[in-house]
Amino acid sequence: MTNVINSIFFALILVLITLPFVSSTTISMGDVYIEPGAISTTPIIIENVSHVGTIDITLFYNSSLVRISDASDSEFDFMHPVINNSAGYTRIGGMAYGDGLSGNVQLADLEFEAVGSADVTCSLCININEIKVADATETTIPANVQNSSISIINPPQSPGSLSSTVGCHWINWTWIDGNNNDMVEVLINDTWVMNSTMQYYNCTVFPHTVHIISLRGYNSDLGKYSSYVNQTVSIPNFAPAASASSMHLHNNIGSVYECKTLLDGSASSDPDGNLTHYQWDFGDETSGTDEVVEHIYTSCTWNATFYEPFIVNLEVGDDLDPQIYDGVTISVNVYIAGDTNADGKVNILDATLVGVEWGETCTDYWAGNENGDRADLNNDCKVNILDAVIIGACWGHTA
Ligand SMILES: [Ca+2]
Ligand SMILES: [Ca+2]
Ligand SMILES: [Ca+2]
Ligand SMILES: [Ca+2]
Repeated sequence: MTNVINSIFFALILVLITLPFVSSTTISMGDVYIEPGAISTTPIIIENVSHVGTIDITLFYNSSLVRISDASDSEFDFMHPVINNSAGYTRIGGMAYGDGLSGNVQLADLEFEAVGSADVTCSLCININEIKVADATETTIPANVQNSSISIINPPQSPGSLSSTVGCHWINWTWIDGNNNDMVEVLINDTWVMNSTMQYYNCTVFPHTVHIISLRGYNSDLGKYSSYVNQTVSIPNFAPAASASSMHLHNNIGSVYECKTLLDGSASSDPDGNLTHYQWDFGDETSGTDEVVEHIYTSCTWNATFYEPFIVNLEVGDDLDPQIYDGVTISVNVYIAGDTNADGKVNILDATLVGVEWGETCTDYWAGNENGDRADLNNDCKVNILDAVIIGACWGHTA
């Protein structure tokens, strides 16, 4: 006997497992979002219904916040709304002929009007008065309701406090989100670049170009954008930087025994272009115009104690109109011909220094060998007989 009961029990379980799952019928509306004073339409649906012939429901709401202005677009053959906004409800009846309606059936599109102010939410409560199948039995269909709500919210505001900082090759924009923004849409030069929840946008740009950013806020509940705010940014011409050096630390007058003073402006630069202007003032009322110049000094200044260096100025200019200039000043040491140790006299001390450095040659203009530079009186990068000859020829000269 026990075995028979067990068999029946398991057979029942098997039947229940193999029966297709049947969803219950539900009457529902989606949540509604609406601006103050605006009108929004949302459907009321009977989900998973079979052969419905008659429906009668009442929708309750707070009519000081929202009102229903219309109900239309029913799938039923006959639909009639009784709108009672003063009492805060709308009753809707529907009839379908023949076999009735099955599946997800739209009872009506309800047109809501927001009459309350923003930032309030109103419950939408459905009460089923009657739902019956479309046959002579008029059997009641078991059904649930899924209540929803209607929220009154202000439209998204445009972003504010839009500002920018720029470099030669970049722009950083920042802003503050307006109210009721889920995100901000970013356009650069009328081309969409991103939807952002951050309050900045950085981009790289070519120098001297002009760019327009356009921003508008978006509210996904309302499916609505704010108006645009725009800002135009012109990348300015950035200033060059002048840099100058004397290749030799120790130069001599070169008018009789040739000594070229080499002046180098090649470390000058422009961050966003090229340099097209080099103007040298050698400090002796002469000038030059190349990136790297050779100059022969014909005089020097001895103040009874030491040589006063020439004050050399280099001005560089970039390649835009209007040009931007930058200048730098350096000191250049120049001594009389034959004076290696800069003591204002040509004598045995100078000959000795040439002797000590005899045969030396230079790399990088005597960098790291300052005495070699002193002994190289003609700046030809060698300490040899030509330097010794200058001392001999100038022996006894004073500055
Ligand atoms: Ca420039
Ligand atoms: Ca000397
Ligand atoms: Ca030298
Ligand atoms: Ca030499």
